[in-house]
Amino acid sequence: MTEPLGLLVMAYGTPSSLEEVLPYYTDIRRGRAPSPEQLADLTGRYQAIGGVSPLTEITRAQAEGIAKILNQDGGRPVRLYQGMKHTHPFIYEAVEQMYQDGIQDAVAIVLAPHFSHMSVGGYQRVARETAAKLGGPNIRYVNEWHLEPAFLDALTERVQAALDQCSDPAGAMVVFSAHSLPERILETDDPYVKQLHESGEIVAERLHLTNYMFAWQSAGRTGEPWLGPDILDVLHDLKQRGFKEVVSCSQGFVADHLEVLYDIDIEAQQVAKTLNLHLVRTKQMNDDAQFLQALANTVRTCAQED
Ligand code: FEC
Repeated sequence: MTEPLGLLVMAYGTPSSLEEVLPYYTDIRRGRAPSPEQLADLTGRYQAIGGVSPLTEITRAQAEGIAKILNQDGGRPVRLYQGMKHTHPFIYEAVEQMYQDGIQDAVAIVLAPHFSHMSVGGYQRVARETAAKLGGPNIRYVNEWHLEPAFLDALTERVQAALDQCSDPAGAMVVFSAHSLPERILETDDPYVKQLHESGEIVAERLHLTNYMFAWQSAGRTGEPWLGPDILDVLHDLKQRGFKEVVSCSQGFVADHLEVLYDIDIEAQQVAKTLNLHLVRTKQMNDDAQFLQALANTVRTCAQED
């Protein structure tokens, strides 16, 4: 019987209750506990979206969906492992489990389309270091998948669907956004900004958009400068330029979670309302079949590379 290929699906992770927000936030801050004010602020954002984020269920559905496609495509069967950046099961725990299960070869994919050494690279470093320490498994990494054709198809459909909700689609501004990162990534050859532009440009070209732009969202609450413009500032600017309708496409995220449900659906919508702007958000990928097929394709390709 063919030995299964390990499939390591990595994602951000979210606290499963409000009590878990403190250890989660501390982990995000690399072991430094947040101040009481910072903790209260984050807890308040989770409360505003209903207490917990749906990210865990969505990640599970995405991971199981990819594994199901791969186990039905006639190729080498896969055994699924999920590894989270900031919650259990952590990435190192997933790699340890693969090792204990005797998995020899694996492919790892992060549920984020664009590569930054600070984001996707961080997930990979943990997996790589754990496997090196244990002496296995041999893991191949999908680095980025923002140009995967079926992903771009799904993204294009979503932008079109959001434009269809505008009273004057041709006059609306489409804002492509991703999670901001500290500006210091610009001092290295980090591909993050370039990749965000690449996927957005393709969608814009396919839809013959004349009004589109790039922005950043969800910047961290730290002292250093983060990539801008921030989407909230962009809304003010668009209002001043005479725009009445805006489509927000958070193309750097693939699930309904805090950064979308709070940062766009609550915070950005409040700003838009004050400015009397009609703001429509594109639907997230979640467990969309076409999207999961795109990810399964990248995993198969990666597994077959020399
Ligand atoms: O629904 C949820 O509960 C989790 C939503 C969530 C996702 C996510 C994705 C990304 N992040 C990225 C970078 C950073 C950097 C910092 C940072 C901080 C936070 C905090 C929360 C949070 N992130 Fe996140 N991120 C999510 C949630 N993120 C909560 C802490 C409070 C706050 O700042 O709002 C700053 C760390 C520091 O303080 O040093 C940097 C990037 C992504 C997209 C790629 C990926 O999914 O990995 C990049 C989902």
